Amino acid sequence: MSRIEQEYKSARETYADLGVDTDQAIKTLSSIPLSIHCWQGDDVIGFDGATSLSGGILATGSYPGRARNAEELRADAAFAFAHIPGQKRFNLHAMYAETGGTKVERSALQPRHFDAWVAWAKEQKIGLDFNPTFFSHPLAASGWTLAHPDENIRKYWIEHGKASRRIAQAIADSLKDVVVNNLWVPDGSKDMPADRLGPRLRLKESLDAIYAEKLPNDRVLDAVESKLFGIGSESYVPGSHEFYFGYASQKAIGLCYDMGHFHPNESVADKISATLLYVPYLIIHLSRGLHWDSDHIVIWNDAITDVCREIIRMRVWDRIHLALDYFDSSVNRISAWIIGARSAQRALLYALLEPVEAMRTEEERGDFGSRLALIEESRSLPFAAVWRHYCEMQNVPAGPEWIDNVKEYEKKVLAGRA
Ligand code: RNT
Ligand code: ZN
Repeated sequence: MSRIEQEYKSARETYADLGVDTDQAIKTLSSIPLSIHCWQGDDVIGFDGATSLSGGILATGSYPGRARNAEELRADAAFAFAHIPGQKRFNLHAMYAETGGTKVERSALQPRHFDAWVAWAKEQKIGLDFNPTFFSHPLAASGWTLAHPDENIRKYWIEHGKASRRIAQAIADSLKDVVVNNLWVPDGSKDMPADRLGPRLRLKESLDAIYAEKLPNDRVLDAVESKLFGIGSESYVPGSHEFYFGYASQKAIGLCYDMGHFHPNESVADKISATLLYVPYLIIHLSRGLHWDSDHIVIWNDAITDVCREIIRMRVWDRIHLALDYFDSSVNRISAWIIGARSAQRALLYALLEPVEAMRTEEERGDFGSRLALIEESRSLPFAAVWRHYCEMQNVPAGPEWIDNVKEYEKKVLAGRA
């Protein structure tokens, strides 16, 4: 028996003493997909001619080796996948369309512009998710899109929103799978607006126009993402949490919680059980804001653990779509993907291994000291043994050895990119 197997066997017994079935935990974990964001691979630049990012979001750093085209992005992502356990999906943005060198307006994008992505997804045996792109574009330069005061500009973006739903539908039908189609707009104002209602009315009207078309089946999972503020929209964002929570519950579509889009001390984890009473499903953008919505690489911190705890304790993983959302240009981008994805998986596994039944029993008894003791004692259970066994089962490196593989790839492949 290998050391990993030996250690797993003993860990399994330790957990069993507390009523936790590690085999079952692993089985559940391998059934929960994680959507990996394409945009970490190229600093959120995309393929439609942008040279920098707009919309109040920012990828900082100048580490060499970013993917410059679709082939490089796909190769890098596939390399990263080989180091990430669990079920993977790939999250695309409309600006990653492949138009064969011709300029295609975002309002005129077609499913065929994503054919190569679909073919690749089939080859990789992964699902895809989608996002319309309302930033890094001349018609978004003012910082306003769907809530823009100019009707023609709104119309352009409404057409983009509709085109994106059709693309998501085509991808879903081709893959015979669901596709999350998540909408976020950067709209907002730097300074205090005189009118807070007008932009919200316009945004609502634009969304109504986008979602008016009835799609042929339930494969497209529409969702809307709120935000507290952005760079250049510090004073007001029409698409606030209340705005989209109301909208999503009224329309029975999904709500997307980005962990960087709330006040720093606000707990996204606590919101899950409340909103799931009113919306059919949630998207969670796993991210890490430092002082602001800085989109740092996901690490296994308390905020992520708490979100995973809620999903696992309520057993609602079928109604939650987990997606990474961060962008760091100051490190090897493949490392960025692998670190965030492995950490998200660790947090899920940790949540699955907590002796929740025992905690609940203490809670029902009113013995909150014992409940807290169980939470704290759980931290030093042999988690790592289960994690390594899981990685081995999934044919990915069990520990930090993957770092050397990335270094190798950097030398062989990334270093050649000017
Ligand atoms: C921006 C939102 C949004 C983007 C991606 C690129 O603040 O978080 O989800 O990060 O669409
Ligand atoms: Zn997000």
